[in-house]
Amino acid sequence: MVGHLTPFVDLLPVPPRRVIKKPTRLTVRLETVTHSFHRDLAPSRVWAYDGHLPGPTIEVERGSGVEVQWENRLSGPLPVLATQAPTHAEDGVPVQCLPGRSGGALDPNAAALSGYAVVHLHGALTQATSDGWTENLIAPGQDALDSYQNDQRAALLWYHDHVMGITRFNVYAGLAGLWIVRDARERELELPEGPPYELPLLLADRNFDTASDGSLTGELVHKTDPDVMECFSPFTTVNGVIWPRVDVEPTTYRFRVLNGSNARTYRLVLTREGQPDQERITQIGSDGGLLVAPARIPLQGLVLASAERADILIDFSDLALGTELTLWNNAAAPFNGAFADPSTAGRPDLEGLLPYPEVLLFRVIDGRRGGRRPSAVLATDFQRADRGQLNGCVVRAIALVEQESNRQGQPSTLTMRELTQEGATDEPVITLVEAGAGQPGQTSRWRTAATRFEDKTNFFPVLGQPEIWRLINLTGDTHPIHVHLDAFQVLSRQPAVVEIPDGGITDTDTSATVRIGQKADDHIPHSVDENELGLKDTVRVNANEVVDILVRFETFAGRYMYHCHILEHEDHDMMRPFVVMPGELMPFM
Ligand SMILES: [Cu+2]
Repeated sequence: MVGHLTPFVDLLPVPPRRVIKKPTRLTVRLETVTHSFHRDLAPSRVWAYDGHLPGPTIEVERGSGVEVQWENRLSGPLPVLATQAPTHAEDGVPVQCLPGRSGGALDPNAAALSGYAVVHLHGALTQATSDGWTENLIAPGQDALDSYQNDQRAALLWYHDHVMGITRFNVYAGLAGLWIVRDARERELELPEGPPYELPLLLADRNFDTASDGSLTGELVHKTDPDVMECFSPFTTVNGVIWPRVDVEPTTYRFRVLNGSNARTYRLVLTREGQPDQERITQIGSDGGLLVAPARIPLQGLVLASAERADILIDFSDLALGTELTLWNNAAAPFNGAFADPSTAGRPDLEGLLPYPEVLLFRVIDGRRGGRRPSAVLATDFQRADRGQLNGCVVRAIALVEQESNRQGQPSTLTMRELTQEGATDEPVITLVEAGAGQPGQTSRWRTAATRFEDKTNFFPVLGQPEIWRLINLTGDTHPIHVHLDAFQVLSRQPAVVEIPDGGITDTDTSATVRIGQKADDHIPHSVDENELGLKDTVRVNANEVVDILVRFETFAGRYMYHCHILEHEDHDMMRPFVVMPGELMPFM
């Protein structure tokens, strides 16, 4: 294969840390720099926070407010070649996932981007004016001052760019970094804090241009297909380096894993001597911090879609010096939630747009020996919601919809369609049929009230009131749906049989029948995994699936967003606003 790089030769880098114990003001500069993604690859031009890719990790005590002066000193052009090439070459080989631009045409509009930016701190409870509203841009040469309260449970957050329409390019160019909130509960549990025994793993797939001899030039390439909008790149970077190696002592490590890819979902499988060796992994936290109890990762591996995080412990204490364990990606792209046998980990899958499944190598070296089991009780500050006690709360429904373009050579448009419940109606509706136990199904009808980001705002959740948001996937792929502001609980994941009549999806209307229940040929496991029982801010909504989440905005009022975290979907047009309202203002609306 062209452009091959040797795996596991570079050591895992750890981004620089800024440890903050009391209220502080920081300056972070957005800069154009060069970065080395691999020992054998020419340096790449990137956009990065404080010149580091990923940016510096901000580690802050709960409740210590941090003001960040974001100084935009980026210089154009965009350090990414944005190209369109067909998914398959004439000989049927899927080229979308291969190194190089595959002869694709460069996007002149992307090449003209000069460096407008806006920073969002993902997973943070942030006042609306500092949440990185997608249209509040700072140009190169301008600054923004944002306040982050950090008054939330300990968790791995991340800051990244969020510019309307071009988030996919700005994040791909390097604008992402980690942010860790620490608290007393984690200290009571004596969890590793900081290197060497706590390490962040920021995963992101990247592609590079090739020279005429097939060698990689180091120039970043974002490649999509004229019909398919997602970018699936061949090389997995961890903390900015392709396929690194980490030397571990025979003890327990804590890894803070984030999938920071634009579109690719990872299903991480750990192997030793070619066999899955996953029992040594225990998951203790997810997007919103600690789980109530330690969880085994799912049998098929640790699945993380874009923006999802996992706080995991890996126990290396029983291993002899020199032992090597490999972490592979075993997820086909695009991802739809289907189960994969972990014994296939390590095999390339070109049809699944996975030419290189390598992620990371662990090698056991001499050092501290002895493992630690996590405490049986982790979080003590929250309880799983009791569905029976949610009767009568506001239910909102959102359909995830793919609308094929009526212009040849244009990708489909993906939208999140906000729905309102109707009685009997002649209008186009989504008919939802819910199976009652031994009873005729309960039927409800849902009219489309908004499809695009600019459409009228419909969601005005009241501060402090619980709501159920029902995410109905009418597409064939998984969408990781992210809600800004407070984390939520995943209440349920139900299989559904979706029927869309010809012409059922238009710019403004949606007609479909969605029957709760599993089709015989649907092999996707539609259940909430044990490691999804904590607080989440991003949830996978798989194909043929209806996911209910319990949201409650407790602290800040104001205008926020929710969206698909596949960045190519978010950019067009799976994103919508909502406005959190104090109850006392509702009579005046
Ligand atoms: Cu999506």
